[in-house]
Amino acid sequence: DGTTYLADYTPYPFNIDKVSLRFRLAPHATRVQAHIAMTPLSPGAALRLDGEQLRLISAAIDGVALTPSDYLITPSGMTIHPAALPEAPFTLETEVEIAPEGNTALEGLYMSNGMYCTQCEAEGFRKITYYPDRPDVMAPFSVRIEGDLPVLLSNGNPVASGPGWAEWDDPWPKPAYLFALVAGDLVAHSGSFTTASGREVALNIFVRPGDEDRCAFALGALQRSMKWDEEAYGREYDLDIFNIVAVDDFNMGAMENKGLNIFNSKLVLASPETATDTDYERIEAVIAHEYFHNWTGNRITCRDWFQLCLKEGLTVFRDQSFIADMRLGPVKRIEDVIALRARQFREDQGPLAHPPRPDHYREINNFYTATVYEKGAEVVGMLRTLVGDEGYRKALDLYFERHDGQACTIEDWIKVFEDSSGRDLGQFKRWYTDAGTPRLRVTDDYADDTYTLTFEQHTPPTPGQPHKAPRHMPIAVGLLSPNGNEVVPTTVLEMTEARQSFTFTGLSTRPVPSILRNFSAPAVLERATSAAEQAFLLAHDTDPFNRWEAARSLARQTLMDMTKGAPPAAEYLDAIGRLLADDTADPAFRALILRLPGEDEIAQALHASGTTPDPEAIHAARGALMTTLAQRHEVALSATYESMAVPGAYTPDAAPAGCRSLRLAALALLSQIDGARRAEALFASADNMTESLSALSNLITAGKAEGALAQFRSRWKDVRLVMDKWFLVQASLCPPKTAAERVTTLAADPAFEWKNPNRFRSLLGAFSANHAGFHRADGAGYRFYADWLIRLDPLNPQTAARMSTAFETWPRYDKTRQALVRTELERIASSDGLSRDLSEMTARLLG
Ligand code: B3K
Ligand code: ZN
Repeated sequence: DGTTYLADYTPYPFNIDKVSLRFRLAPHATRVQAHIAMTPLSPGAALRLDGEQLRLISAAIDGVALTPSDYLITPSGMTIHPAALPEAPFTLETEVEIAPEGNTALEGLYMSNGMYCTQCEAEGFRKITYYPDRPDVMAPFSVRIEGDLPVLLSNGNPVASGPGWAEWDDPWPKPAYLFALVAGDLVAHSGSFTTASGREVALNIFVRPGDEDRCAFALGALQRSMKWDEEAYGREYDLDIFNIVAVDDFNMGAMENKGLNIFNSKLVLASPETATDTDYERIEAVIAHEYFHNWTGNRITCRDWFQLCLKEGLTVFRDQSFIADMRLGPVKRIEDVIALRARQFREDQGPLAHPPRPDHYREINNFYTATVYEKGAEVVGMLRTLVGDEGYRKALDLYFERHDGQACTIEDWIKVFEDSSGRDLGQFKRWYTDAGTPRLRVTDDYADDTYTLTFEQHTPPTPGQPHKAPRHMPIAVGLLSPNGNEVVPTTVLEMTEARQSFTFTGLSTRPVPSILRNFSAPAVLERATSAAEQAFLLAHDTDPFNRWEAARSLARQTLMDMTKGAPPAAEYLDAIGRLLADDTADPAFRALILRLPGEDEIAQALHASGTTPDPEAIHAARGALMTTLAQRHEVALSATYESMAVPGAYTPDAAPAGCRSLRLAALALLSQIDGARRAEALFASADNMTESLSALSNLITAGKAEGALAQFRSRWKDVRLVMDKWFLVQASLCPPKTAAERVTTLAADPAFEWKNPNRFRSLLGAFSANHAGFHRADGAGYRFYADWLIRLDPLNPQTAARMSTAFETWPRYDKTRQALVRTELERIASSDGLSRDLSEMTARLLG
């Protein structure tokens, strides 16, 4: 049925010694000539090459043309029969024709507003030429580009160029998925970097004319990343030039092609007027992420796509550590855990749950998931916790030394930790092979100056994995005395059994435990605690993560109870009052505590506790709690709002961004009770997008945004990335009852360019985040969403499939909603000509 299995891996029977490509660019008929030098490794093997949507013009071996009886062509590739192949090294030459202009899937070679650009990961190179398109086949590439455009780019170092042509040479052997080509009318924002060993590297950020004044931040982020990778990992850059190109039409965030990273323009372009603090932070993280791939991904790549988290989990872990170093570490950790729970725990809870290393797939593009990326990063973080910081550095040094230039597996990775630390990580490996979020039940006991913590772990069933063995889990714990002093500092307990107890002796009073500090393992902690104990931890814990966690669970529990008619918990309201008064705490940290859990998080928590979530009740409870907080703490909030105003010109640095974040968290609460007058004033006066967009958001929530929306639109109608925000805030924040009608109107707006993935996500993705609107009881939200997936799929299957994950939470809800979602999923599944991408997703979603 087209399923690929990990167990079926076999090495490629040829070595590719060298690849030379020549592109003659034309929108409807680009010619690609490939000259591939190869050595047979296993006599008698047929030569199987991947290739899709290619028109073969000619093929020859060692200069002799092949005849049609020498090979077989199918829609997925070309096989040259063994009889037509020499036994000694030979060269294969092919020429194909492709049509980048008609390529709406944005995979392979495609066009975006007159510019040529490529996206090859995972399996896009096969849409460019016949080739063994698999990551374990690595070769040096040289490329000649001919085309009537001023900028012609490919991987590696520039060799020579003239009007209408350019030649590039990449000396580092690479898999085809890292190939890239860009051609267009572009301008560069340039800089340089001198590596630790003195190599001078030219840096360029290529953008459309007019965008060059929004590149400075990205360039700085690149320079900071290059420096950090030298210091933290001892990794230097290895070419003379590093190019980044921004494109408007892109399926994901960015791509780490060797020496030529290609980015979604939203992750490059930034100015105070057009980008928010969150955009700036995200740009810095993604620039770092793609740069870090040069070592973790490119120099050492994956043997096959099942090993994707080998490069992605590690590289996310690296970019998270980088941002933690550049900004406030604990705040960054909290943000990462919020995102992990919102995306990965949600995935683990539903029909799409899969292990960080899956063992089968139909379409690999469907596995670029929160589990592979974010959970993959958590697993690396646990390894570091287990072997310690020095042990981690030793392991990584060994990884680079042993595997540079190779295509590796998770087994190789674990072996490096075992060999460098002397530890047995056999049980730890389950984190890679088992799906699901472990539940960790905790009980405690105190007698004779001895305190005992008992943990029980259990991982619920996930598709294809009904039973799970216990995992090796690092549980960081500290103990506080009832007067708030820490009596046992952070200690890492290693749990390996299903049920296990740990004792602490010499304690004269019963301590209060702080468990899973810094979120030392991606598990759900189940422990019966009182609101008073949470408030105590919020006030006294020395671990900033767990201080925040205490506030979060108080808020979550309060909201869950409110959906069932209870009043807000006094402990929570009081704790927020104390927090507002505590100006020793960092503003960014206080902002995180002030911001309530989102509606989806509340729904997730209700479901996990055995209650069917009611989206309207959740929406109402969250609004009611915001109003109560605002009424109760109006004076303090108002003072916070005023005192956190940042004087002077905008900078995206962590400190002013933290003040803005606290200020705007206060504004969101105050807007519930002040008739949105502060938001109105801020919208009129703001000189930066962070405040402007936040003011607009509050006006939308308050139902007073029509004038502001019109004004915003007329000011920004020509700036795509800002118009995306105009769609996004409306779709995500408009009143749920009429959200389906609102997004229907927005979809009919001439500015809704639905073929552009950013714009599509700004409307549809944002709508799916309007929890009560999307899950409206009559199914209008589901219907609207499914209509658009069906419409997008024939053009851009990858984005359509990715966005179908909005439906992954359906088993949480009541029978009526479940039936409505199933109807839509079945309608999608039975659409004519459904892509492999979306058909795999609907099959998994339906279970
Ligand atoms: N490696 C790319 C993702 C490619 C996704 C293909 N569907 C970006 C990244 O993780 O850095
Ligand atoms: Zn990546």
